[in-house]
Amino acid sequence: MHAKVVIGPRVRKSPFFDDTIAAGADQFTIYNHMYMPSGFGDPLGDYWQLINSVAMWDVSCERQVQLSGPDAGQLADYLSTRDLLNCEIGIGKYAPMTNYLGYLINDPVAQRIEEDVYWLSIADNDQLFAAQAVAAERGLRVEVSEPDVSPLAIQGPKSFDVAATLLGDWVRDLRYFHFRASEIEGIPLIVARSGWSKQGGFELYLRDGKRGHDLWQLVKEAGAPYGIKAGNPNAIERIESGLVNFGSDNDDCTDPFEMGLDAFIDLDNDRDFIGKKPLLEIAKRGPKRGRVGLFLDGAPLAGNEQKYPIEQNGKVVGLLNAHTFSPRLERNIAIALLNREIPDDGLSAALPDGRRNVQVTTLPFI
Ligand code: THG
Repeated sequence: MHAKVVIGPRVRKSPFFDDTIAAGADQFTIYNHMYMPSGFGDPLGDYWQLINSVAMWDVSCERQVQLSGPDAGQLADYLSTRDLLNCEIGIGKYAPMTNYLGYLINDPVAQRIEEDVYWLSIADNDQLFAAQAVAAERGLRVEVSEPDVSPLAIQGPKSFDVAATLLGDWVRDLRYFHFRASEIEGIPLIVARSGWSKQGGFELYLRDGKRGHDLWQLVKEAGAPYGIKAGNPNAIERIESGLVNFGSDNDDCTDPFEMGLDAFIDLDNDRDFIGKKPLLEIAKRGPKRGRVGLFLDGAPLAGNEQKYPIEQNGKVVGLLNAHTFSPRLERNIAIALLNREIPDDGLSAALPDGRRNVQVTTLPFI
């Protein structure tokens, strides 16, 4: 094929875009209509950097859907499988969203920023117009917008030292998923103890895109003594840690029970939300598939997040959604959606490097 992909005007650059290029980004993906760096030339080096040290990631593409007004909480709650009515200011919540069929359509982090302001930090699926339509159709007093907010993640064991240098020692005591408004040299931020890795870290939600370069440089300088490097959300670590990658771990008709998100589905009260009816049915009959881990036989695989059918006796019984060689486990691992109640016997998947036998395990791997 000799065709080129031409990027049009609707793909947006992050406020850190030029800095990521300067730092050596050589690969981008498109997420929420935005460029996101997805490689800096050394995938394995980036992995060990995250495990042993600290990395800074441009995750501006985690866009905020802002709900603002007296009914903001009511709208947030109606959009989510999770009870968001009693959301405390300062404590984020992982808050999956389903459509009217009960299928997962997003898995944002919800944060109540002020009394009447909620942010949904969304994964790659348009949510803004849906939320606007739902708000209008229900006559809710809420304005739905995408604010000028761009998260920068600092992840890895040394992220605590870097964040303390930037913000003060109070950040060391910030609890998991808690957040606080703050600033660094007049740059307005929300600082959250969160991020898409299990190595510990923070997300600095930049609240003024014009200060992107300034923030990037300050984090880089504060991180220099700790060996900070620019990187990006890491596919290997997230598979080991079993973090959900929306759009990878699911297909178009995956319910949140299949995804193992039961803890974030509140069905036992009178609150209503989009998808509640089908989810009540599914809760009764049980999900058809389950999100599981797999071990794959054989030599180290070059991983990817494409989908491959899992077969048993010539029948398709599941979908292998993401696989990688795990450097810490020293074996091939994968995340899959597998039909319930099939014996873990004679399962295999045809991957680009050849067919591999697979054994089922639970998530996370580490
Ligand atoms: N941070 C922010 N926005 C985001 C993401 C993020 N938007 C897109 C995407 N990631 C949303 N999806 C997730 C998926 C998993 C988690 C966060 C966002 C996550 N899960 C933990 C886990 O599964 O162990 C914790 C869940 C919990 O116990 O509450 O962190 O990363 N800003």
